[in-house]
Amino acid sequence: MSKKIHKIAVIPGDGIGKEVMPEGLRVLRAAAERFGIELQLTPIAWASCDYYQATGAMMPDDWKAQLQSQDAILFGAVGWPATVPDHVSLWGSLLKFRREFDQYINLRPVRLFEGVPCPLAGRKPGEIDYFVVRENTEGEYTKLGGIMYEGTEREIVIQESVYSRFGSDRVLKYAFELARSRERKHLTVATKSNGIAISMPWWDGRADAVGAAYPEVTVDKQHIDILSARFVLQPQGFDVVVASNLFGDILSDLGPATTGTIGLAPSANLNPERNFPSLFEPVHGSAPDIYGRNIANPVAMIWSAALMLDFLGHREAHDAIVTAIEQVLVEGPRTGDLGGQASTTEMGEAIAARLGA
Ligand code: GGG
Repeated sequence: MSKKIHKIAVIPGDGIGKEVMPEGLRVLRAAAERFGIELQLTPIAWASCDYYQATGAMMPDDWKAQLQSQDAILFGAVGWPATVPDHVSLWGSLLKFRREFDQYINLRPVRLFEGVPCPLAGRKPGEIDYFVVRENTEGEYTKLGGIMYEGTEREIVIQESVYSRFGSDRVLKYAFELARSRERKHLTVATKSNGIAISMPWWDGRADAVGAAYPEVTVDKQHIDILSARFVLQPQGFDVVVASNLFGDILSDLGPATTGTIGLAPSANLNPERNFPSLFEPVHGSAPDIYGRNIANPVAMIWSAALMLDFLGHREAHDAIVTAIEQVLVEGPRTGDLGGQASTTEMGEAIAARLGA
């Protein structure tokens, strides 16, 4: 029987996305070679602010047709505010992918690794090890609203948030399933039902309704403010955290920051039904402040590539990449955010070498 060839669209995007992507590909190719995985990589230069500057749009009109036939998308970062406003670049690329390809789960692992100095005093690997499950297609991320009396003293701006039963139930169900599959079987529901008095009590109620089918999962609901404090003060209390789009975005930067650096944090934008390609990207953005120096940490990109292989059915290859990352974080070389002096390329090469490249 012939082997499946996985078709992967490769979109570096902007800023350090262009520097970490080659390292993601280096390690991906090494893992593919070692485990006999066939990949067809298609490099794509659009979904970037360079493309916007050249054409006036972030993507070509037929972007969906071009990507629809792919098995997955590996994405670097988007945003170059010096030339394109951030809301234009984000809505013109990444948010289109998430919505049009119904990638309604944004799965973001948070883990403290051996060898990485933890900014939280006394924390050891194993004490920070949880997932943030972020709702990825609705919530606070909308363009619903408008401005009245613009430019006058009476200026009014309204921006709506949207929470559908369909959209909330499916992300809650995914989070309960994930929690049930883990040893601790604990789910934290991020909420703010004292202050946001309509949608958040409703979200809590949906968690109760969906959770009725998961009696083995323990649940606690925490207001986002105290939950954020506990990410810092008691991170060992978390196992799976489910949150709305904005809350999940904030938590999944805060969580990795408590593990030493956001440069380690990967993410998977999943369409679990596989009707559309899923997208894998580092949590970090394009980091214009460090772009061009080859000093960005490539681990988030490399770990994202590993999550992609796992989603495509190659758990062994995923595990081998994570093991290689673990080894390099202990033994070096390390980039500056980890206290070392290595370049992006050196760290990528070291991880690939442990896979036999
Ligand atoms: N690689 C992630 C990236 O480029 N992020 C840019 C960003 O601002 N993302 C916002 C979001 O994930 O909602």
